[in-house]
Amino acid sequence: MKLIRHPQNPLLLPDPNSDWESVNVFNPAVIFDKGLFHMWYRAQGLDWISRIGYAVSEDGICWNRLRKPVLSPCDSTDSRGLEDPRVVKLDDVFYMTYTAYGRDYFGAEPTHAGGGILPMIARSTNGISWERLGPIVRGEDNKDHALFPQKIGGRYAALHRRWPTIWLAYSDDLLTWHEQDMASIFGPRPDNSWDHKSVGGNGAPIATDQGWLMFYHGYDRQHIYHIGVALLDLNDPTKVLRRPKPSLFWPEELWELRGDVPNVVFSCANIVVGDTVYVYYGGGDHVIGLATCSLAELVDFVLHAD
Ligand code: BMA
Repeated sequence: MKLIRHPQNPLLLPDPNSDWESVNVFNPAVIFDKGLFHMWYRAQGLDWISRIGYAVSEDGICWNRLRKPVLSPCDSTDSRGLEDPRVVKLDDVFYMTYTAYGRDYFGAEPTHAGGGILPMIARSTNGISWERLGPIVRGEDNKDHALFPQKIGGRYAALHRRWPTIWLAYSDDLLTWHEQDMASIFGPRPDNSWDHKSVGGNGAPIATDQGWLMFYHGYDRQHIYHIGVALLDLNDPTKVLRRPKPSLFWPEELWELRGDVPNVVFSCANIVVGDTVYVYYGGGDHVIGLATCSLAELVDFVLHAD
């Protein structure tokens, strides 16, 4: 099974007339709410700093963009930018997880992999004005955090990535995340497969009768990004029920093989609308594409593929 690219891809391109989104637009969060698709995307302009832009669409294909970013750096913890948003709606409030990249988080230029990175949460009631709540963890290389779209056992739950492994964390209030409430889910595969070097979660997991469908990304020694899927237990998502060996998607188009970073298809959004799963992704860290599949086929694949 494979995700199918939309024929109008890429759907969103950098805007040469903008100062803040003229270079790259990529890795968007998308949700479908009250009949509209809402997108929050990472954008880079003349200063190469990532900001979060917003766009809205009736069909998920043609997008109207807001002319100004909705989130921009505000202090030294995110002075290098805000990256890779993922959004869920919980109790009528939008929650965004994103990576804040700061210049002097450790008091100086970052000197190692974890330097300057903060996995942040923000909330908004209208999708435009955002209030920063704080980080899930501090002082480590931690990205790819995504909230689950509903509470599990009465608690908020989030995926996060302690390189090169995917972790789960629980919180009572989204503000405090204790180490004793975190556990690893799965890491890279020990063979020579597409997810051999590192893995990380994509968009918010999808609840099904069979378990949580969790899209994730991985790369191999050649640093080629693929998208795959796993099935996690509904009540205890640290239990991996299924993890098919084949991936679902990988770079093939020129704008995925080339770009600002080559060989990248990176997704922060996998939403279900009707019977279809919409996977939005950044191609080559440069433009935004869409690939889809049938939800029923995906469930069948995750249950029966090798
Ligand atoms: C990851 C993130 C993504 C990016 C990917 C490929 O670490 O920084 O934003 O798309 O690398 O470059």
